[in-house]
Amino acid sequence: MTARTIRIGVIGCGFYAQNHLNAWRDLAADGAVLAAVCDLDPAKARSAGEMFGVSWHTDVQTMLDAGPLDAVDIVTRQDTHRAIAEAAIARGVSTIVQKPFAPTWEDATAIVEAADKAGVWLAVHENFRYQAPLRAVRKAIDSGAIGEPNWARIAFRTGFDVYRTQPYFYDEERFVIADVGVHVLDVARFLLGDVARISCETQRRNPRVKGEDTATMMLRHESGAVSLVECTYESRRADDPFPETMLEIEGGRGSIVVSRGCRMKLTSEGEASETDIGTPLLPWTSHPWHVSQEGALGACRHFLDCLQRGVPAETRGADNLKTYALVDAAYRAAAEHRSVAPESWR
Ligand code: 89Y
Repeated sequence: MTARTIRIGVIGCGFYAQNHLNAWRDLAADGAVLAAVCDLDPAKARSAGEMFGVSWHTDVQTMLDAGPLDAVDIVTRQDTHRAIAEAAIARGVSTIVQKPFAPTWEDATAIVEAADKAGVWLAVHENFRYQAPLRAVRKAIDSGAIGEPNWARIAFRTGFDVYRTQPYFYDEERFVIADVGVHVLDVARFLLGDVARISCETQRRNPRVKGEDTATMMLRHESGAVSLVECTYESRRADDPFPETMLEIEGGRGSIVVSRGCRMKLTSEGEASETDIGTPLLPWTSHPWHVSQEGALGACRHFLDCLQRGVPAETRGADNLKTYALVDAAYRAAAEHRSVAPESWR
């Protein structure tokens, strides 16, 4: 049986949106139809429209009017997410929102409530957990090879010049936790389950940025497992792993260690094996971004499959609120020098 066709409009044609556009095009054989693009900047909208051979718009309502669209994929800055998502939801169009979901908890919950009320499918493009290496780690845990995970260290440490392509980072009041910590915290939930409490120390090691550029967090998971979750843009090392996530996970029967270059060392009952859990370059991906780009494709593939089957996504709005609450709790924990149960302080 041929899979149902899903017509998608991508809103936002900036730096990272290029990965979404390429991903949807790659998924054409699976039923994705990139139908339209939109950006406030006519040059960006036009360039994406021409490159992908679809109609382009500079206004969201005009794009929605032109329809018909089954889904929109919102890849704009987070302060615009709520208005755009609400416009799509009001028309019954399935909605994907790039991370961070929204600037505030109120905005994020308002989007989830609007979708619930309207019965509209909603997902957050929280893509790290869809990266091939992290799926391979999940699979290894599910195989039972290490037993129940009870300790982990999950680290995103880099000195890569992220400011060149994302210059707005200099002015973010809530910086590294909101930008990339959100991914690593979501990976902690993905691999070890939901979190009972979190503590956090932040640092501003680069005087040119406004917000924190380093966070060291400690999580107690509901399962009893403990994890250290780290993120920084100030790690100066040869062999910088950007944008890979380094991992160590221990369980009763063994351990998993993921090191630079997508190498996974699995120890089970004293026997060790090493595997390459990376994927080959695609025509539109390049190093060092490949792992992240391939993760965006993995996310879009999952969303397409869920839309076709009419089932919620793993990173559906309501689920992503738990990751969002963890980010808020980390900031709260750092400010108050104590551990915080996500959402308990609201
Ligand atoms: O903004 C960040 C993200 O979400 O993934 C990588 C990134 O672009 C820079 O660290």
